[in-house]
Amino acid sequence: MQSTGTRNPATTPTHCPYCALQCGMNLTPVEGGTVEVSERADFPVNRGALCGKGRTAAAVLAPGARLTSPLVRSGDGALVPAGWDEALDRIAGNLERTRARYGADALGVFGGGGLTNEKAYALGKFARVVLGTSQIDYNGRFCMSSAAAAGTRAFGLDRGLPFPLEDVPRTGCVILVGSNPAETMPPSLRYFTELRENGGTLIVVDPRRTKTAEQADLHLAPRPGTDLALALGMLHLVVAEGRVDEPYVEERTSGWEEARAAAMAHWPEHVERITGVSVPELREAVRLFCAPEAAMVLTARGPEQQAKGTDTVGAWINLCLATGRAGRPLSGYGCLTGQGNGQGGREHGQKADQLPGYRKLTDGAARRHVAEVWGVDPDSLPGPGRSAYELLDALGTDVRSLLVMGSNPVVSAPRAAHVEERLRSLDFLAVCDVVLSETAELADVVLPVTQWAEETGTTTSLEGRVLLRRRAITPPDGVRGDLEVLHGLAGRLGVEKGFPTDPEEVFEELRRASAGGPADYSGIDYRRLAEENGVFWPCPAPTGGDDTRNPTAPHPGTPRLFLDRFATDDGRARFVPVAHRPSAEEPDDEYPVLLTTGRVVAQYQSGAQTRRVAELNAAAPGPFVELHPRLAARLGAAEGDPLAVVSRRGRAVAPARITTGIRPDTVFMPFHWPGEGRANTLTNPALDPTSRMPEFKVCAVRVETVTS
Ligand SMILES: Nc1nc2c(c(=O)[nH]1)N[C@H]1C(S)=C(S)[C@@H](COP(=O)(O)OP(=O)(O)OC[C@H]3O[C@@H](n4cnc5c(=O)[nH]c(N)nc54)[C@H](O)[C@@H]3O)O[C@H]1N2
Ligand SMILES: Nc1nc2c(c(=O)[nH]1)N[C@H]1C(S)=C(S)[C@@H](COP(=O)(O)OP(=O)(O)OC[C@H]3O[C@@H](n4cnc5c(=O)[nH]c(N)nc54)[C@H](O)[C@@H]3O)O[C@H]1N2
Ligand code: SF4
Ligand SMILES: [Mo]
Repeated sequence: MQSTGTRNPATTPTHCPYCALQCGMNLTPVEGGTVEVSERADFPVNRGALCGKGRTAAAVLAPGARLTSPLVRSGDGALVPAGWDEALDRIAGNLERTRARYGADALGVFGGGGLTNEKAYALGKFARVVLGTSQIDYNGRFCMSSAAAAGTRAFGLDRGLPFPLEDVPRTGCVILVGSNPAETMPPSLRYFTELRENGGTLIVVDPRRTKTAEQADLHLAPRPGTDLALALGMLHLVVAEGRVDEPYVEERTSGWEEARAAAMAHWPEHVERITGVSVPELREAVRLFCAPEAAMVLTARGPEQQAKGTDTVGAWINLCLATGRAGRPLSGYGCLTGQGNGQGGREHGQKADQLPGYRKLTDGAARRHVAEVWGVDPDSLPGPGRSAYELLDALGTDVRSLLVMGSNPVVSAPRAAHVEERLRSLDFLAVCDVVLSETAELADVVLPVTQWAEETGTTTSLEGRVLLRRRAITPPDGVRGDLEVLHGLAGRLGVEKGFPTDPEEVFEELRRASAGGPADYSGIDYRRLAEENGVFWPCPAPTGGDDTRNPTAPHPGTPRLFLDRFATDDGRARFVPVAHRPSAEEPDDEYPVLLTTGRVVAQYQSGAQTRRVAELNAAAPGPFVELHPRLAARLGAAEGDPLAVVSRRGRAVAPARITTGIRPDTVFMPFHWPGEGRANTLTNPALDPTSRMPEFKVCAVRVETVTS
């Protein structure tokens, strides 16, 4: 129960609008229509701590920072203010025309993992029921789709973390693979600090010596794109050193022989040549990981955003399974999801192949269940559509009109110059956003929507914890919620019912749609979320519950998964045999350096929101190219010199930031900025064959000094 004892009655407890940690915060209304953000100590995950982004989130509520009127493209090409009716009529009219001319699949929808569960659910339903299109996907595809695919393959179910963060300090060893929580989830760092204070060890795998790596007992710095070989090399040593947990493998897994054979082909010396991580370092990592009773592997975007991300995560899962470190107390594999609702956003139907409750669009029973909740014929539901990059690549050809809600692909999509050109070639583009993002700037109609402090809704954090965000203030005149947008468009397109604007009503429908699915929310409601500090899914409704003695007792939720059995048909986790393969683009004479990309603490994603906050801009004013002094010397570049980074996709220019904390064969660029320093001008859209994740973390480039 949350304590309300000392709370200012005007203060509303809620959660941060940004990342998947979903830190608790209190909001108190202040002059000018915004709020003051203050510490909320009763939420256990962050215990009051906030990073700079969360602390300053209210700045984006100010009228000067955001959109407060719909905008429509006028005859002379400028975006001009318009009324809501005119804007919605224009969108509905254009979607209708495109559909009449080219068919429903010429309509595209691009969603976001920042949208609440209610919005994500309504958007998926809108695409399939109102537009009748299969062409919907979202930015979460760029985020944790490889981990999701690998988790489903091995465990039969994917939930970011299968245990709460509070388990981290109590395990014996954590390997963080391509994850930099010191910058990407600062309040979570204390879990890793406490782990070490308790005598546990932390291993960080990152080509850069990040602030997180500085905290580690062991830092392995592989060449970008070689984590798959690294994990296989460790598994090889586990076998060679007799560290396999045979009884566990026998009892709880299947497929070990094939996975073992695949790992045995990866000799440590061979792995050293591929990764640049020495055999003694590999042995030390195996020793630290295997010594304690319990251990965890946590991955984030480093190993996942690769064209072999699914197999790479699979290799780390195999390591956990061979050593008996999954589905046991304080042990397991987890993925640190990214966006505020990165987890829930992928469970309720905005992914090209999914229906609410994490059901598959190709599963007949799932289609029937959801179609019944929606009151439509199951045969009317379209099949799976294109993945995010494939959808963006098809704009202007197969897909002629697009609705974007909650993403800024001009900055964040791979091969961004091409994506930008595709967006420009559309017959019609509508964007719903809180600010005039770089993508909104290209739109024919822009709809200004309400923000986190102005609306109620639920999100699902990286722990699989469903949380209630509460409305703390009234939105300014001129803006409307995303649910109102979908309601307004549905009505204009002839669907009067089924798109309520009250989030609780949407959640009630989502409960029914998810009932019986892998991500079952049917036992969760707003009242419960208001009283408890979140509820972990699966949480079935009492009648379908586990407790046969008391069938009406509410299900407690499931903080820890897989302790008794995995979610596969036979209850066993599946080893998947995987082998290392090169990145889609390896360095050559023309492009001799590897580029990897990622984040800095003070900017969020495409920067659409955080670049509008003065304090954050002062801390992180622009892009840079991080490089090793040896590479800098070879180029004759000094700190701050403009460098051109050139790939087969294009050229970006940003100042040099020289540090010994990066491999000499690799440069790093953050991706938060548009324009000349846009990292995604360079990135490779090569896709993972299973997850359809682009290779954001590895491409070949050449680096040059810029003579002006
Ligand atoms: N400040 C801030 N915080 C954020 C976000 C943000 O934009 N800004 N975004 C949120 C979201 S949506 C996400 S997904 C998370 C992402 O959180 P993280 O995954 O922690 O962030 P990244 O910086 O993308 O990547 C992590 C690390 O991977 C390393 N890396 C690069 N290539 C490789 C490789 O080939 N192998 C390995 N092992 N490591 C590699 C990079 O050097 C980097 O330090 O952060 C969330 N939090
Ligand atoms: N090179 C490189 N590129 C990457 C990555 C990388 O590591 N390297 N990481 C990838 C990852 S993990 C991610 S998650 C993506 C993220 O990339 P984007 O999808 O571009 O993420 P955001 O910048 O968060 O975009 C969200 C947009 O929606 C708006 N918005 C926020 N809340 C709402 C809302 O409630 N409703 C509506 N309608 N709009 C809202 C914001 O103002 C913003 O314009 O980037 C990917 N791109
Ligand atoms: S760590 Fe994430 S959720 Fe917490 S305050 Fe920062 S951005 Fe918000
Ligand atoms: Mo992400």
